[in-house]
Amino acid sequence: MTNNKQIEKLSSAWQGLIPKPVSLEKMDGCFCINQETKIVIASAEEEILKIGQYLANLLKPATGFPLEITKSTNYVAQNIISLSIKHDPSLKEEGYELVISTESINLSANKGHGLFNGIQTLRQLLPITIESNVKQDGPWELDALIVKDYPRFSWRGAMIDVARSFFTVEEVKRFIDLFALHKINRLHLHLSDDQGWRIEIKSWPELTSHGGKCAVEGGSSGYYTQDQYKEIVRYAHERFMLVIPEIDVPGHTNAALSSYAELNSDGIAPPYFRGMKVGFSTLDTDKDITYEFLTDVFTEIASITPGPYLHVGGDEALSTTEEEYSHFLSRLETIIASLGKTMIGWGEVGHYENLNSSAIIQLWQSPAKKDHEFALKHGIKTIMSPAHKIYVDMKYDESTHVGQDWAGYVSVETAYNWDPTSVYEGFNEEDILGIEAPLWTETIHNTVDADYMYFPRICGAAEIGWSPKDNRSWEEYCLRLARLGKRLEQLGVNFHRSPLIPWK
Ligand code: TNX
Repeated sequence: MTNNKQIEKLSSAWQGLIPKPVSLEKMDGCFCINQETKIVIASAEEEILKIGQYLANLLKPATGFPLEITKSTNYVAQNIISLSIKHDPSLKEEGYELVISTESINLSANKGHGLFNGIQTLRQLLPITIESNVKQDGPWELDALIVKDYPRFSWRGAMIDVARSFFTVEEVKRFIDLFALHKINRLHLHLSDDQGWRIEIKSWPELTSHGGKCAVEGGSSGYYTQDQYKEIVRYAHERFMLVIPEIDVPGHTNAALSSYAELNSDGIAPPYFRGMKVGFSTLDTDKDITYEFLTDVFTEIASITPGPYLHVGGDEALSTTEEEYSHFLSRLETIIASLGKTMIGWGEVGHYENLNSSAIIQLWQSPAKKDHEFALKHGIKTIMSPAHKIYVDMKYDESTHVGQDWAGYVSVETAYNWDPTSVYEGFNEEDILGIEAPLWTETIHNTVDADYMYFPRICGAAEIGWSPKDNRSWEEYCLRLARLGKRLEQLGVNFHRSPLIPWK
């Protein structure tokens, strides 16, 4: 067999799944979902019932089958999709086992999150027409097989910058669903920047009544009320995705400074900023009101954020001296700790000498900047977002119609062919929480362009975060991605048809 044929065979054995599971063993025959198939829940727990409902809702539009959900522990095991909880330490928090036989489908996991992940695998194993909103002809056949699967890293994130250009609740929900298909479990919302403030803060209403009305040139303005933000959090939570809110300080704050004159050193509110430069704005690190402001803002956000994390930005504070920056961070750290939350900051926060080791650092700059050495010195956990590998606002190549290129071009291959342990020197796997792909929106102002920049690079990021390193190969990934293209098309995703991929 030629090498190409071997790769083809390998990829089809993996059934086009992205991320690739830890193990998949094919058996003889297949199972067919029909109108009599029942979803059987072997536990009365509310969470499992909800997951059963999620599965039924997922299958209904395309199949037209209103699949019945039955609660039972000893159901006749024929023509069923069973969801059950078991105790298998090897599957950890998010893993699952999916057994498809000619008689039934049995999905089991330690936790609801594992069942949810298993459902995403099941979804990718079904014909792509399953993604249709209108009834399609079957048959809804699945090869008999056993998948045993769990993630390599616990943090598999996507970031969207809604500050430069705003995205509505409905648009964000659509991204949540598309990301969940690839087992992404963190949604980081960049909620404030020079160009706009996007979250209602009741004690500082001008932030949104004034700061929410600006955006980058050509972008959309707007903001989320606290109720809308809670709705995003709820929707994400139902899909086992944690929302991480970011308020970027002390730099990247022109929208706030423009909303409240008293936050400025000279007491004068600057005009709106619609450009693309960075590093010119800063909160006044000496003024008491700065810390009252931060306490109010983070207290309100903490009260509507059930997850344990608050992201404080901290990047590109180029108008703040080192001394001011350290003083600022020491006070901010106290505020975040008093709210019982874990602080996350971009790589630069590591430069602050006394950073608490419970903080998390999100590395983004090139290794030459040495941010990672500070992270290592603090013995701190990190999220890997190296711009030259995973910034999905970077152009694919010179022909990409939107995006930037300051970190170089990030082709589909570049975005896939790297490992979180080897971008920055000195990291062990245990020091790394996982990966996150940020979409900055200076030039990306609608979902059509956002789709184009996320997809298919976000699929590769998801695989880097989930799949065992030794299981991954670019050549074989290309073929799985080629198959996934059809599914993305069916889902209405405007993905980049990279010439590197042999699309079907
Ligand atoms: C750098 S990455 C930034 C952002 C920009 C982005 C554009 C980071 C922490 N800061 O403010 O939007 O580059 O690619």
